[in-house]
Parts: sequence; C-alpha cells; structure tokens
Amino acid sequence: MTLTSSPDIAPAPRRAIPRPTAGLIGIIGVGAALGFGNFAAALVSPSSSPFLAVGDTVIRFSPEPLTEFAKTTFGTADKPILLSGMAVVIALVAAAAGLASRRRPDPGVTMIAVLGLAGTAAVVLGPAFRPVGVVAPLVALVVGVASFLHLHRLARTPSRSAPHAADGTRSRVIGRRGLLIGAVAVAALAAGGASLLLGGGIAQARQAVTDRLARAGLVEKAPAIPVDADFAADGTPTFLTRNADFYRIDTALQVPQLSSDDWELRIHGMVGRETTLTFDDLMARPLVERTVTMTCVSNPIGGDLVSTANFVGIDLRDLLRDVGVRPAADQIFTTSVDGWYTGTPTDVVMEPDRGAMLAVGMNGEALPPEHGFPVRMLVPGLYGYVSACKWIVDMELTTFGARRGYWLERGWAQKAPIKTQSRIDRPAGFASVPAGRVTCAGIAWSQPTGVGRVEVRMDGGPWRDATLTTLVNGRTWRMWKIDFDLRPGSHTVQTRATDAAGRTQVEGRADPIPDGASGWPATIFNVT
Ligand SMILES: Nc1nc2c(c(=O)[nH]1)N[C@H]1C(S)=C(S)[C@@H](COP(=O)(O)O)O[C@H]1N2
Ligand SMILES: [Mo]
Repeated sequence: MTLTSSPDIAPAPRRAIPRPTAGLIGIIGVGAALGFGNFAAALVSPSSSPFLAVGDTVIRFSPEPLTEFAKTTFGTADKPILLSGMAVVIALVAAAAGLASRRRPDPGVTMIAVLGLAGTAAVVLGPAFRPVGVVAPLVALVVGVASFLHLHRLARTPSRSAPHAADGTRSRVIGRRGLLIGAVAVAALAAGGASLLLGGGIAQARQAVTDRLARAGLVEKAPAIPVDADFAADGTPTFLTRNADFYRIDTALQVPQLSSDDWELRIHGMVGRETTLTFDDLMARPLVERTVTMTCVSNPIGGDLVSTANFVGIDLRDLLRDVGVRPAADQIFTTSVDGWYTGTPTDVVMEPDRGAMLAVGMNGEALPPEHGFPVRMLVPGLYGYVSACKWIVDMELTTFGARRGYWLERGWAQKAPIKTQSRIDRPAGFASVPAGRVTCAGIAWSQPTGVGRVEVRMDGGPWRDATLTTLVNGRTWRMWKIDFDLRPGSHTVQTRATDAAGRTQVEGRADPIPDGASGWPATIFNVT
C-alpha cells in the first residue's frame, strides 16, 4: 500500500501507532462491526444480529447447572448480564488486537474477521435461520474490517500539522476529538440498532390486536376479581400481576418480533386433519377469558417466579377436538418461532375443566412481546416449561417416545404438574419488626384444585389456620394472613398449604430440578 496524505510532501517513513490510539482503533473497528450488524439485522431480519446470535449460542450450549445458577441468581437480569459480559470480553480482545496492530493492520483485521465469521456461524446455525439472515453478519464483517483499515491508515499517515521530530518521522495522532466522535457515533448506531431490534417493529401490530380485543365479544368472561382477593395492604402481591411485573423466563436473548399478520400455526402429526391457523382464523373462533396463575419450575421456595393474569384466547381442547387427535398421540409438541420447543401431555390438555388455551390477550391488552406476542400456549397447573410455549408457530401431535422438549434434554422431568406451594411475604427475612401484634402474610397456590387451607406456626409451635382471601378459582393463587403476639427476640415463621381436596404441601426439601422445588418455607426475623 502506498499512502501519501498529500502530493507536495514526500512520504515519510512511518512509525508505530501510539498505544492508546492503537487500542482505541481496535475497539472502534469492532464497535462499528457490531453497530452496523445490529442495525442491518433490525432492518432485514431481527433474529440475525451476530452479537445476539453468539449470545444465544452461549446459552444453548451452557451446561444446565450454569444456566440454572444464572436464572436463580440474576433472575430476569441474566440476559443483560450475559450480554454485558460478552461486550467486555469483546472490547478487551479488540483492544488487544488493536495494540498488536501498531505497525501492520493484519492482527486487527484477522481478529475482526474471526469475530465476524463466528457471528455468521452463530446466525447461520441458529434455530431461526433464514437465508436473508446472512446479510447482517456479513455487513458487520465488511464494515468492521473497512473501518479498522481506514482508521489504521489515518493513524499511520504522517501528519503535516504534527510537529516533526528531528528525524521527521512522527506518526500522526488522530485527533482525540475525532476518535471520540467516532466512538460515540458507533455506540449510538449500536444502541439504535439494538432498540429497533428489541421493540419498534411490532408495536403497530400489537396495538391493532389490543384494539381488536377491546371490540371482540367473549363467550366466557372471567368473573371480576373481588376487592378482597389479596392482602396487598399486609404485604402480599396484588391479585393480578401487572404485565410489566409478570415474571419472565425464556431462552430468547432478543424478544422474537413476530407480527400477528405473519403468524401461522401449523397443527400436524397424529391428527385427523392437518390444519394451518392464521391470526384471523384464531380470532374467528369463540374467545374465552380466564384468570390463571403461572409458575416456573425453577422457582425456589420463597421465589417470585409466579404471577397471575387475565388471559384471553381460544380454548385449546375445543381446537384439538375440531382438528381430531389420534388416541396414541400422548404428546402435544409445540415450537416457538425462535426455535424453542416443548411437549405437553395430551390427556391433561384434553381434561374438560383444565382450561388450556392459546392466548392472545393479557390483562386487557395484546400479549406483550416478552410474553409471546402474538400467540402463546397456556395450561393451568403445569409448569411453564412443559406447557406455555410463547411465540408458538408449530404444534405436532406425537408421542413422548418420538420427541423430547428443550428442558427434557437438559435433565428436567417429562411430566411437571405444579406442586402445591406457599410463600411468606411478610415479615421479610431478617426484618426487624416492633414487639406486640405481628401480622404475617403471603400467598399459596395449588392448581387446578385451588388452596383450601394455609397453616402457620411460630417457632415450631402449634399450627394455626390463617385467614384466606376469597377463592377466585382453582387455577389461581390465594392469599393468607395471620397475627401473632410476639416478644422481642429472633423468631421463625413457617407455613404449609393444603389444597381443596385435602392434600398438604410436601414437607421434604427438594431442589427445583427435575420437577419443581418442595418444602415448607420458613422465615427468620427479629422482634425489637
Ligand atoms: N418460546 C419459548 N417459550 C417459553 C419458554 C422459552 O424459553 N421459549 N420458557 C417457558 C418457561 S420455562 C416458562 S416458566 C414460561 C414463562 O412464561 P412468561 O415468561 O410469560 O412468564 O414460558 C415458557 N415458554
Ligand atoms: Mo420455567
């Protein structure tokens, strides 16, 4: 390469780029790759962001104990934490490659090419790959290499304005301002691409569905929630969980952007009549509204992976009866647009009172993107990982022998009814409360039967019956509270719930894996 910045100056022999500049050039080159890659993905195919695809791959191949640790330790923050960690590692690699390129650009170019190819591979081998998906990682690769080479060239070009050393060979230091502007532009682009990826695309389609649901008639309406359905004033959650507060669990790093206009559900396999349902087909069926408490199998004792909402959608049993299920099909295998998959026992879904649904609405609006817009499955009384496929696009009637769900492959149980549970919300663990009358309060659930009784004991004393809220229905949680008169000192409160059929919550402690946590919760607190 011959590079002269100006014909009237003889090319000076070029020296190494100063270290800080070299590192920064590496970072900006990679930043440009990521920013443009995200941006291209947002425009072309949301699932093809090379950065997010690498993250998805990390998740898919993480050993089960690690994902479980991340889920329980970081909760919903697990994904931002993973992405931030990846960003830090990539920035370090980029800076190192930049430093190695003080004279020749080859190490930096190689690094960007390797990262770009890794991103391309992650996209191409990802579960939701379509051929247009290669555009974004290739844009990232080309833009990354080009910006790196350009900056490298600038940095190595002797500057006319720079004071010349005695030998006249001082390399040009790119203006700090120029670099800063470049870095900010790259960051803005990356952020812009990310926000487009994470939301903009389907807002209109969602609003249209919300409006449509507001006009639609319901053949089954959920009874109004009684005002005394919770003890929120005493520390329990409100009966209905706001959509923004509803717990969220899935393997998707980026929320799938699937418009209701593009949505189709193929129902096939061991069925009488293979069927493809469009969103209009779904909305043309009788719509039902049901109040349901959902729970994640990973919820530890005392955990908050449990929430309640009013869901609107169609009755899944009715739909399957219309399609016709062959008797041998013991598994309903569902797949999401992002490639996640699970299997649900057919016999449970076909129970007349189970209330299994394909849901499109949640608490008066279209499903939020994070909760499966446009359509998700829902089976009251089964943990989400075996029943609640979000962004559902495929339903195959098959057998448990033929196919295994995503979490089954990772050691979780095939059949997973939600275990009867109770939780102590007040007092909080290690809280200090004034002596005298102390109110203890919390929640309990036992779907689909419903909670019939919650007993509470203090410091290993006799079990006492707590006051319960009105039972809304067997598919939902129920709140409890009880007062104790307590002296100063350390105290331990413990609960156990019993379902409406008289079965009491299991005392023995079990971890969430393989089929849900068990054990009577206990909270230690101080009376002062
Ligand atoms: N597509 C998809 N659907 C999914 C999952 C997932 O990872 N991907 N996770 C399941 C699990 S483990 C649970 S507990 C519920 C959680 O639903 P929510 O996020 O709406 O609360 O979704 C289920 N459906
Ligand atoms: Mo879950």
